[in-house]
Parts: sequence; C-alpha cells; structure tokens
Amino acid sequence: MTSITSAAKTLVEGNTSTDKTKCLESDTITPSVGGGLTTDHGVKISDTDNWLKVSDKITGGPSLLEDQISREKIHHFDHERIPERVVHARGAGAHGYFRVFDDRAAKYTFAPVLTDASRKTSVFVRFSTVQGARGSADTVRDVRGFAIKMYTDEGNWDLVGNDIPVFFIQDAVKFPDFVHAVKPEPHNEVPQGQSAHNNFWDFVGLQPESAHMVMWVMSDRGIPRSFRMMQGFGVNAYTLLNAKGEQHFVKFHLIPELGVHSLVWDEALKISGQDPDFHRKDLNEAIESGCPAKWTFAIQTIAESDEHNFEFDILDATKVWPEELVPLQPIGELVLDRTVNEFFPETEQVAFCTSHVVPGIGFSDDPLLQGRNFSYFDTQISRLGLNWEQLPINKPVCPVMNHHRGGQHQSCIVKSNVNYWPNRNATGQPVPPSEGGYAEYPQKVSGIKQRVRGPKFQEHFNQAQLFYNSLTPYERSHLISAFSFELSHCDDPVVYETYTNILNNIDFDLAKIVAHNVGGITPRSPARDNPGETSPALSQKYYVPKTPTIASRRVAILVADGFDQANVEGIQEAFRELGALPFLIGPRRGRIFPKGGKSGVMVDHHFEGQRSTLFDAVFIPSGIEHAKVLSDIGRTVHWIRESFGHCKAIGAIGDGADFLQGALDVPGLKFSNSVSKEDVVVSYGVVTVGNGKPDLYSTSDFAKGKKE
Ligand code: HDE
Repeated sequence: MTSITSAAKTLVEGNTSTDKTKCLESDTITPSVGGGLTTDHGVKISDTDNWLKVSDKITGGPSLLEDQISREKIHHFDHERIPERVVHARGAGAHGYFRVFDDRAAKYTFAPVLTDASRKTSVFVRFSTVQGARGSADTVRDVRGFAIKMYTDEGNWDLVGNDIPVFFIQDAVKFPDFVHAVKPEPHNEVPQGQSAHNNFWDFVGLQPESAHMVMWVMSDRGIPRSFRMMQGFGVNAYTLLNAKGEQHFVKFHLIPELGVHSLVWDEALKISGQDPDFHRKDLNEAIESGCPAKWTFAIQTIAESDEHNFEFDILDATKVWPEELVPLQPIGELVLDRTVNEFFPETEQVAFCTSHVVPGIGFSDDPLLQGRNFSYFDTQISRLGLNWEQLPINKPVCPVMNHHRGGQHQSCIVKSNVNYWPNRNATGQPVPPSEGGYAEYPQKVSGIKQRVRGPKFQEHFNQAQLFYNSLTPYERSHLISAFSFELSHCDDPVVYETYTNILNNIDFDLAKIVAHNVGGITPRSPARDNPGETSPALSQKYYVPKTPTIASRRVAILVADGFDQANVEGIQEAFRELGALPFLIGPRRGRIFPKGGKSGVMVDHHFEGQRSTLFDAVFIPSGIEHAKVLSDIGRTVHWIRESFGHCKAIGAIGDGADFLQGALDVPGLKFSNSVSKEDVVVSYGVVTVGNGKPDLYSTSDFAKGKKE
C-alpha cells in the first residue's frame, strides 16, 4: 500500500527529498513486536501454526481446503522466487553517495552530477559474479560486476561496469554465444561458478578477440580479496557533451582507496567451501564496523577530433586506452556507507540499464554498448515486469511524468482524463533542451549498410601482450598457474591445443610453459614478436594505497588457556585504534583463561569453525601453557603454515614466537630471540619479538611496527 501511494506521488509531484535513503523510508516498514499478524488483505490472524482441520479427541484429522489463511501463506511462498539474472545472478549491494571534488569536468560535460561539487548524489551499487547461479560461491575465478545506480536530480544514471577494463567480445550480437559457452554445459549443467570447462575454452580459442580479457580473468584480477579492493571500469566508451556543444569520448574508472588486492588461488578455492558468502559478508562487515568502502572516480577523455589518432579503435571494448596515451583525471569519489535492509527488494530487485544516462552524458558507436543499450531494458521486463522502474529501489528521486500506462503491477494511479501528447490540457509536454530536456549530440553519420566491424577491430593480441609484459613476476606466475588449472580441466585435446596456440600469439614462453603443464602442443617458435612494451598501470602493484592501512582487515588472535592477558588486551586495542578487526580464536567457543586470571575472555570462534583463510593476519601472544596447547594441536600448526603459505602477516610475542618457530620450519626464515622492542625481527612477513618477559614490550608498538 505504501509503495502505491509513494509511486503515484513520484509520478505526479516528485519526491520532496533527493536523498534516496529518505525516499526509501516511505517504502520501508519495521514490523512491530506484538503488533499482530494479518493476511495480505489486512484481516487479523489468530493462528498461523495449524492448518484448519476436521479433528476429534483421537486424531488431528484431514486438512480443509477451505482454510483461506493457510492457502494464502502457501500461495505467497510458492511464488516468492523470480527468475535470476541470466548473467551476474549472484550479487551483493550497498547504498552510498557520489560527489565531485570541483567543477574540473565542466570543460567536458554540463551534467551537474559530474560538475556540481555542492551535490551529494545518492547511489546504490551491486557487485556480482558473472557465471554462477544465485547460490554459487563468492570467491570463484570470474569477472566481477560493478553496477552503479546514481539517483541524480536529472534522473537515474546507471553506470554498469566490471572490475576488468575490457570485454570478451567486440560486438553485442556475440553475447548469447559467449554466455552459452561460459555457463554450465547444456548436456549436464556442469560446471557451476567456473570457466574451467571445454565449452568456454573452445569458444575463446576460436574467438581471438577474447584473448585480452582472458588474460585479465586468469590473472589475480579474477579472484579479488574484497569488492572494496577492486577497480571499477565503465569498459565501454561513452561521450560527454559540454555547454559549448562539444563532444568528448570518455571512459569511467574507479580506484579503490584500499588498493587493489587479490586472494591466492588456493585460498580462493578453500574459501569457496569454508565461507561461500565471503565477499558479501566482507562488504557488510566493513561498513557496519565504520569503514565505508571508497573509490576515487576518474575519467579518461579523448576529443572527438582525435578519435582516429590511435593504432587501436577507441570504440573497441576489447582494448584499454593506455594511461600513457590518455591520462586518468580524478574528478570525484564514490562512497558506500549503508548496508541494505532487505536483500530481495533492494539487491535482487535493483535493475540497471546502460541506456539510462542523464543530460551531458551520451553514448558512442561502440557496438557492444549499442547492443547493451537494447538488452538491459529488455531483460528487466522478463525478470521484473514492465513496470520495474516503479519498484522502490529503482525509482528516480526526481519527478517522473509521462504517458506510459498500464502493464503488469502498475502501481501509479494517475488522476487525469488524458494519457497522450499533445492534449487539450497541455499536461506533460516534452521539456525543451534549453530547460534540461535530453538532447542528442548532432553526430554526422554516413556509410554503407553492411554487417562488418571496423578495420582496427581486426587486431587482437597487442594489448594482451602489453598486459602480460606489465605484470610482476609473481603476477605472471599466478597467471600461468591459472591457465594450467583451467586448461587441465578441459578433457578435449582440441580445446587445450587450440588455446596454447592462442597464447603463442601473446608470449612464446607463456605458451611453452602452459602447453607443457597441460599436455598441449609445445610451440617451436613464437607466432609473433614480443618487443616487451609495458604499461605499469595494468599491474595491481601500481595501486598500492597512498596511505597504507590495516583498517577493516581481519586479524585472528590465537589463544589457549594460559595466554598472556596484557599481550592480548594491548594488541586488541592497538588493532582497533588502527581500524582493524581483531577476533579471538580458541580451542573452544567459550571462556578461555589467561595465565593467573579467573574471569577469562569469551573467544569469537573455535579453531575448526574459522580457518586461517578467512583472516588477513594472525597474532600469537605469549604464555607458556597456551603456547604448548597450540603446538600440540595439529589444526593450529596447520593454521600457521597455511597463513604463511598464503603470504599473510604473522606476528608473535615471547612463547608465541617459540610456538611459531616450531610450526614454521622454513629455511631462511628468521625469528627474534631478543626481548627488546628495538630488536623486532621481520622476515617474510613474520614479525616476532623473542622470549623473555613479554610485559617489557608494549604490544601497541608492535602493531604500529607491523603497520610500517
Ligand atoms: Fe552485461 N548484462 N551485457 N555487461 N552486465 C546484464 O542485465 C549484456 C557487459 C554487467 O548487478 C544483464 O540486468 C550484453 C559488459 C553487469 O544487476 C543483461 C552485453 C559489461 C551486470 C546483460 C553485455 C557488463 C550485467 C543480465 C554485450 C561491463 C549486472 C541481467 C556483450 C561493462 C547488473 C541484467 C546487476 C547484466 C547484457 C556486456 C556488465 C542480459 C548484451 C561489457 C555489472 O541484460
């Protein structure tokens, strides 16, 4: 009922506020405790636990179809699900805002959302994986969707991006083929949440335009540590129109404040089983613990007159605009600071359309974008129904008025005797461009009608090679492992042999190693030269945060009875001061008693309940008894070894450092044998202060030392 009233109000009058959170309040209810249950038609219910039956003192008796209250409950339940998205089915969302630093983008656009620094535009962002179903795991190797809905005063602007700057195909008409190939195979619906299967590699092996994007997905970008640590890219080339009527091509970028970080593959595989909701929990945990997710918003622009001055076609979505050629211009920030109240009406029902732009922002002739502009609106109709834009999460914050009527689930009641234009009442006339009406740039177009791609769309390997060359040695080694994992899951030799040929067009050594690993045909000579050109911004290493921080990072503190209380309290306080999230993990979830302490501390988890994979770092305090227990338990020794293998920071004091030394028998790894805080030893990410009297050492200094 509330949604009908507010939707109708929006259509005619507009909202009184442009803050989306406030607008959603009229559609949000808080169930009152003791307020009583009702049917959907508002009649009070006295019993929701027992179906109406014909019973006597001996039997419960048959259920009666007559029971309209039970029938309504079941009816509603039977229809609770809607079709999941055909791609990007699994997602997580959050609310926040966008604002620009100043009006520096005014030379490119008159769109106030990109130029008016006094504005705080409400946003809703949905992150997603692409291949898997709604119930698949978060940490699979895949592209991540990064879809932003900006509720601007001029209407909704949907920037539907990914965490990878290029795409698998150049022309939208290939999308159904690509999606069929990557999704579970038609005969057996295998695999789920993976591209490691014959059909995907068959398709991309026969479709060389995919080579660049495949390199990105096989790199660490395919397994992000967190949505909050991913870059975002609009991918397609859009256009900006300025007040003088000049047009520029533009690409949109988001750079995470926390830097770009990934899991390692072994970690990602384990988390898929240990906590399939790892990413969505991470987003909520960070926001709720006071660490909003933040990105710098930047643009790359190319003047219309420069369109053809590049060796690649700037409208080809399988290409980046290298930053050496087209620098990034930071213009604003995106912040996510509010979690959703209810998943279905917000994250599931939110619906994005690339065609939703606001005046000052337009499209280019990128053939992928043109197809997307058709596809998104269309898919929302089958997923949510024609009137999907009236759903609370999708509704603009500005007035909506037109003569569209009817359709399923129409929730606006328009009080008017006309529903067309022109009309005798002059109701709802179009707004002229001078008063803010959307106007297209008068682009000159000529040519021959034919099914072709531009000549520069034919080159597919230069940028795949540029990407490979720009990776650090460890990034390359991860990439080689990823190809080896994926291709060895393909059991049809035609498939993995074809793909190693593709790799030989990128780099001879890469092709040789992967072919050797997966049983492909080892190439004898390079298919093309690799002159070694690089672009540093393509490596994740480039995105080290300006101010390194451990804020929102999860730290496990392993404790057993007899731990040193001062150590633990000191380190907890130090971590909290730096915004990190310390968790106590013990041999039981209950009270664990410090040395000489009677009251004990409640630990958050049991060693078996949460594994090292779910934390960014681990700390072991001092305490002889406690260290002995830890070293006697195989699981805790494994915790430490696994953390080390996954390159996590590990810290220990006193007896804790002794335990660590026993658990980590790694040649070359150094441990402290001094009690002096001046002698903290940092070796391969393992930070120790030696045995002795741990209270001589201030644990908060330890955490700060770690941070540096
Ligand atoms: Fe999508 N894409 N896509 N896509 N896409 C969808 O729309 C499509 C493409 C992206 O969280 C669908 O609402 C075509 C590129 C995201 O709700 C569908 C082509 C990029 C999301 C669709 C592309 C994306 C989608 C399915 C041309 C990165 C999730 C459900 C080849 C810039 C949005 C839906 C959300 C979703 C079509 C390519 C990103 C079917 C035809 C390139 C983040 O309409």
